[in-house]
Amino acid sequence: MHDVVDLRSDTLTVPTQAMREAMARAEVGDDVWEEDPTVRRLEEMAARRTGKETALFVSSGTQGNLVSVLAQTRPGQEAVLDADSHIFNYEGAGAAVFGGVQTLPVKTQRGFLTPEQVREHIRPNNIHIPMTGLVCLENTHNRHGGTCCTPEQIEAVAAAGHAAGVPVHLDRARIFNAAVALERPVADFARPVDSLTFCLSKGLGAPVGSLVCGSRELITRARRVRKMLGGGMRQVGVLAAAGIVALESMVDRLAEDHVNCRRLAEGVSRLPHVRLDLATVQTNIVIFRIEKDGGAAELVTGCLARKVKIHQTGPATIRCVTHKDVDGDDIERALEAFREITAAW
Ligand code: TLP
Repeated sequence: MHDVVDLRSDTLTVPTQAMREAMARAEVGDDVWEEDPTVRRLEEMAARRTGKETALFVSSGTQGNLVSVLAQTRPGQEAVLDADSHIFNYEGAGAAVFGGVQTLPVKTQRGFLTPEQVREHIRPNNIHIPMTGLVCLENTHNRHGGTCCTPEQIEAVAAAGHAAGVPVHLDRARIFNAAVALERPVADFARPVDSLTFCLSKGLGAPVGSLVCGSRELITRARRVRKMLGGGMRQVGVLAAAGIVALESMVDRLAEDHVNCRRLAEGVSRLPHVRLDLATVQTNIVIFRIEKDGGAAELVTGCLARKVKIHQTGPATIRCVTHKDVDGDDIERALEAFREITAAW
């Protein structure tokens, strides 16, 4: 039980004692010179876990996605992605600003492009039309409530891109949530794609950092782009050390977050004026609509007064995310707050 129940995001998790100790002890060097042994260890671990040749430590998921887009496209090209994707909605149009890359958003079911949609949206060779430079996927899917797609789905979509000579990037901010939920090794999801980004600073609890994984050739280009973006960090082993602890000890426990999320979602689905499709609750995110004027804002404010923090993502939508700093008692407290606030509705 915590004083404040913070369900706004798993990005709010704080580092564990073991992470803090590893950070204090970390052996470091200048990572721009590729001489930080702790960063190198983390990058090797990430490559091994994802089955890719090598990996690059970056400051955030946003930087990882941007580096991946810029390393695989040229200005004037287009990236095909889901209309609800994080890259399209929450990354400040970085691909356009820094890469001169136009995005082509496609409406999908539960956030996942199908192979047919990829084939349909890859541009024909015509001097009027932008060239397709990249296909981007996201798993688990944030705006669709943490939904997972299977390695087989990724494989089919990637094959459609590759058949047209277009590389495929996977935004795997919550890669381990999908792997734990579907009981599949992370490498199965990573194998079909050319690049992927995953985050240490969400459910895994590290304070900072993401990894871009791919072939040696791609990561060499990505390293150059990262430096250009000001992301060449120096004795950054102090941060990588927490990431190593995250990968070693925080993955299996994600299953607890999924159990808590399901409990929360089931409770929410019984509240009045709530629309929630329980089939979308597959990992640690639940998104629901309040079908009462002003109800979503009322719920947020009422919760805050009860020391429960939830996130309003639209005029009528609420998102809650479970994570290591929220336990079973906290879930009960959040549900109790929801019930009190909605009792008069
Ligand atoms: N998502 C954050 C917010 O930006 C919305 C959150 O609280 O969920 N890809 C996906 C799928 C993400 O959910 C996020 C973060 C990122 C990339 C970006 O990661 P960071 O925050 O490290 O730049």
